[in-house]
Amino acid sequence: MNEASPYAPAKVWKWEQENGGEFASTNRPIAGPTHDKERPVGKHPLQLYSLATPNGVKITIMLEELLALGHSGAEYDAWLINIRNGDQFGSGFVEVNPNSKIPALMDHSTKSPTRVFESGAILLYLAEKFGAFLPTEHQARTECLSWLFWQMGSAPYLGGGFGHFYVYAPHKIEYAIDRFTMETKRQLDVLDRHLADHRYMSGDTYTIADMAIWPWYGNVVLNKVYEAAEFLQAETYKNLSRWTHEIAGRDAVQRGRMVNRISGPLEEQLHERHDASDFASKTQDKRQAQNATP
Ligand SMILES: N[C@@H](CCC(=O)N[C@@H](CS)C(=O)NCC(=O)O)C(=O)O
Repeated sequence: MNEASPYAPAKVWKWEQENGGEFASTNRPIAGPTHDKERPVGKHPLQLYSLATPNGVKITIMLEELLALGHSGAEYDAWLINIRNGDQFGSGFVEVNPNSKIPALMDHSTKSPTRVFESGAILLYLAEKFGAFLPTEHQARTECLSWLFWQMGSAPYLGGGFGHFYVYAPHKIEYAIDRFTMETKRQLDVLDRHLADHRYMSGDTYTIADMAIWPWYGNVVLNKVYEAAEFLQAETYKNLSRWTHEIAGRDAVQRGRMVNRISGPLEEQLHERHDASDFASKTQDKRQAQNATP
């Protein structure tokens, strides 16, 4: 213990439920379900249980891209899992993801339904299932997978590290913010240098590596995660910015980021998606207008 740090860890850590941080009511040091809740199943082969966080959006972008390419087998129902309400701890959800985190996917087109959890694993599963957005040539495929796994290993420093301490922690801790800002800026520079001479993450073609990285790092540039673009001087990463805007302009990306979204402009929120026509008729602005009509 010293003056700068009055806290000294106890011999044995105890769970204080009221630690004041955001998500304190749902965070737990134990796994497993907290309540019984059946998982809904719709009419399509693929059943997605998710929320439009960056990890969730990776998958809805992939599914919309597959559909745009003409893969009708990628039709899906997207069910809302509100992690602030603890839906990730319902028994039906935990059967699909024992780790209680969105996104989670059930594929009902296989002999017996196949569960897939972890967004990187889901992207790879879908890419292999449909033979799309994953290069087949050995070196290009290896490069794509390297960036996919880079994202899975790196984003927790951006989200769980930087985002947590910059936005969610109950008080601002300079040491923690400095540490994770440093790492986040280093990661932005990794991407910026790579994109200086590559159009997409694994070369000339758009792949699951771009779909994994864009929802996190592209959204930092667009100031849509943590509202930290200015703090991180995101506009100075010119190549990352060029790539971000190119991907943001894709129709499938614009649709994908609306699915299971429960915050932001009402016209961008499609709480659940069960049909392609839902984008035109079931966004929250339309739903509220329908409810308001006498
Ligand atoms: N490595 C996982 C991370 C998933 C994840 O952290 N999901 C968050 C939302 S972005 C979540 O469900 N959090 C709920 C909780 O921690 O209780 C993946 O990429 O799928």
